[in-house]
Amino acid sequence: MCMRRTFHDISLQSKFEDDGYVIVSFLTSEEAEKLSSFYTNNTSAKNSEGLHSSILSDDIEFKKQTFEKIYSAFELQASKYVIDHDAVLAQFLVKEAFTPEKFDLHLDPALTDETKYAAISIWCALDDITSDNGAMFIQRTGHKHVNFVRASGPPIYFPEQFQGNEEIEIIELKAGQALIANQKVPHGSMPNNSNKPRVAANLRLIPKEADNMFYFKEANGDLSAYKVRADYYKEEYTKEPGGRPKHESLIEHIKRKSITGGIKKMHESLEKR
Ligand SMILES: O=C(O)CCC(=O)C(=O)O
Ligand SMILES: [Fe+2]
Repeated sequence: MCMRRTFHDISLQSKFEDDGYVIVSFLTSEEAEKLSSFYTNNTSAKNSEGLHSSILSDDIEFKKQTFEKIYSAFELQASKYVIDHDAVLAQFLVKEAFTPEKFDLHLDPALTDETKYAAISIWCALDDITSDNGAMFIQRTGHKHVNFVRASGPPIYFPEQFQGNEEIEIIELKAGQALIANQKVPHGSMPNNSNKPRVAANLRLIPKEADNMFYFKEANGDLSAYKVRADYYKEEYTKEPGGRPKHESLIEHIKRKSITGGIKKMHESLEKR
């Protein structure tokens, strides 16, 4: 099936389809510095450990401001690269100084109906990010084997969705450069061996005409698919991350079996390569 196009530029589009991601110049160093200072000056965002997301901070006001700051910093550049997308979720992703753990290869939650649309993540370095201070890594082309729905977190991911760390590429970025990745691409991040927190600004987007979806994981592993409002993550999710959506329309039940079947197929087709 022919998927709805993501990028204006034809060579970015074809690289995105083949590899699952592209790397682009995104923010100026001043813009990156401004976002970084906003994060650093917000005292309530401190005192966390390891890898953490601002969306799980307990300061609701800070989280809402984070959406506004990242939306406005990214808006113009995002629209230069991608065709008619809406931002649904914004966060700072921080790996604190001296974090020796990798963040293992995993898949992120689905944000829309991926049989019709590609959702994307723009992950922008606010400082130079290398393999030694928390660079992302990616399993290039891995998105082609992912044909199942992933539950919305937290947790950030569900460990059964991916194992192994084979054939990864480390994505080093200069301050202001961004990785734009298909939400289906397997990825993780390197340890931060430096003495400074590694701060990235992240925005998730879906095509304008696509539904904003939230996949709530039931106790038995089935998913309840809710069509949620455009500001769902900024408003409801921010107040109660991962809670069952209260005022949204439930449109589908997805059986656990169909998801575990999809995960099994993914592992089989990766082995056959
Ligand atoms: O920021 C990181 O270290 C991990 C990021 C990640 O997994 C994501 O952006 O989905
Ligand atoms: Fe992730």
